[in-house]
Amino acid sequence: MPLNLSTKAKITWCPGCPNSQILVAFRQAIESLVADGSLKIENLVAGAGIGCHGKISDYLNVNTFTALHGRVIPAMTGIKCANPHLTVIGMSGDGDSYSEGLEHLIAAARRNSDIKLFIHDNQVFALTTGQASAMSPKGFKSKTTPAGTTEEPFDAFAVLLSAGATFVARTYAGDIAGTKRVIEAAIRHKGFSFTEIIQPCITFFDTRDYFKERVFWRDGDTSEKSAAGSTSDSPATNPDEAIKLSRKDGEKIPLGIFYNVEKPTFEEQLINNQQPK
Ligand SMILES: Cc1ncc(C[n+]2csc(CCOP(=O)(O)OP(=O)(O)O)c2C)c(N)n1
Repeated sequence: MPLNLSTKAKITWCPGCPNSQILVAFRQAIESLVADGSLKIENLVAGAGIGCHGKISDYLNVNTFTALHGRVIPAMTGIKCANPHLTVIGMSGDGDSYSEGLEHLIAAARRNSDIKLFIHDNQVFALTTGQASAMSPKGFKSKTTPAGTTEEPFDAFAVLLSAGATFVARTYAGDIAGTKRVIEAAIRHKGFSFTEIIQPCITFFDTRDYFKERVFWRDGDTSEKSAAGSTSDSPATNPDEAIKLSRKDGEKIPLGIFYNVEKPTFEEQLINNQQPK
């Protein structure tokens, strides 16, 4: 039977929202993984947090789970622990996992939980109409910060790589082929994979032109690699180097897979620890 990843749910994102591009990239990545036998669709669980990003679970015809705001990571970790045969992915927002549930993000990186997390980063709390999040630029004015924010945006890469993350990547929703390629690699990774997807909010903070001019693939054009099925971005060989590769350099914003190494996962260590000695 051909794979049908669409659902009958009405898409309620704003017309033109880059979340739709992320949805297309996800469907294409899942199709590729199923087609080459690396994923059984019945073994896939896609979790989501609360926010515009979370609606993606209504539009993907796979097993889904909607968690409380900021709690997609513990929910997904629990699912993976209960059934380690599942492939467990989670969709989250910068409000959901950088502002509300940050402690879970750090714990997942430290533990190397075998879950794959995708942050739809639009630099605001979009569903609740554009309040400042941990990714808003310093001085950002919103309903909750009429005089502008006082904090610098959060650098998840430096924090998670320092905490022990084994796969970190950044991509841009407007590049569907590149996003699909990174999603596929992130799902293939054994252990915790962390992917930040830049997803401008066209209604409350329209940064499409800003990012279009500044993002670049660290390892050159991605469409050729997507066609060749390549997942190699020559990632860094140690976390310090990966932090440097991921860093936004003034006007330039690097995309790609910055780090990709294997370590024992949380779930396999839990199982080993339960074996009688
Ligand atoms: C515990 C809790 N706090 C606050 C809310 C209200 N709330 C719902 S969605 C949301 C913003 C989500 O922002 P983000 O995670 O960045 O997702 P986006 O809508 O931008 O995709 C907030 C604050 C909630 N539902 N639950």
